[in-house]
Amino acid sequence: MPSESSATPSYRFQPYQRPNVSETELLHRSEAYYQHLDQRRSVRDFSDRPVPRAVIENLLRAAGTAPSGAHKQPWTFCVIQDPALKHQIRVAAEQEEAESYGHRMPPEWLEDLAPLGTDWRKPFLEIAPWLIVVFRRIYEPRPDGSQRNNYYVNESVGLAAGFLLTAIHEAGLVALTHTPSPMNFLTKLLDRPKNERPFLLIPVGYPAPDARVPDIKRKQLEDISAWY
Ligand code: IYR
Repeated sequence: MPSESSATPSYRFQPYQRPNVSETELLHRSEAYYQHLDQRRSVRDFSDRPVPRAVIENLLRAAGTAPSGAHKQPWTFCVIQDPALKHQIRVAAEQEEAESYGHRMPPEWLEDLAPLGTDWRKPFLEIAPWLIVVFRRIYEPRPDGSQRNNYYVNESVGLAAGFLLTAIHEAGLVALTHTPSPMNFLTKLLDRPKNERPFLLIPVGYPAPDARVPDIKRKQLEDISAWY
């Protein structure tokens, strides 16, 4: 017997279908989507050209369609446009990054990064019109102050961040998955509650007219798959 009062009520279930697609069409669409996503690149050279807020709102709606553990949707997207706050974020990020590049990162890590030409300087944090800081919500606070669990938070938030990046690409904009480390300065600067932890800092905008990206190749299917 299901208990009457204590259990969370079940969702109402409803039919769900996708359009019936022929095999030919499946091949065509999957190839086209791969080709489209293969054009996505992490970009560090941003234009300061403005992007309307309504666009960012749609990108976040798209990110919020990601699957999540027990449908808890354990993410908060903090969106920064204010130049003064962007400046504070840049200063704090560069301070941490200077320490990291200076002595915190082991030689092998620096060696792996060297071909990409990254360093402690993060001008894009002020140039890009928008910064999106993705926070993971490690629990939900109840009104009485106790904590309700979220599940698979890293997986869920990683998926939402992935959806966000593909939405940004689809819209025609570029982004960088930036991970200043440690990131707790973002909790402070954005005055986030105790249940949230910064996950990724993503500048979003148009690429600079002279933007350049490294000529890197992706692994081939044979190298990223095993078939049984
Ligand atoms: N967080 C630093 C270092 C860095 C680390 C990795 I792994 C990268 O792929 C790129 C950079 C930075 O943002 O510069």
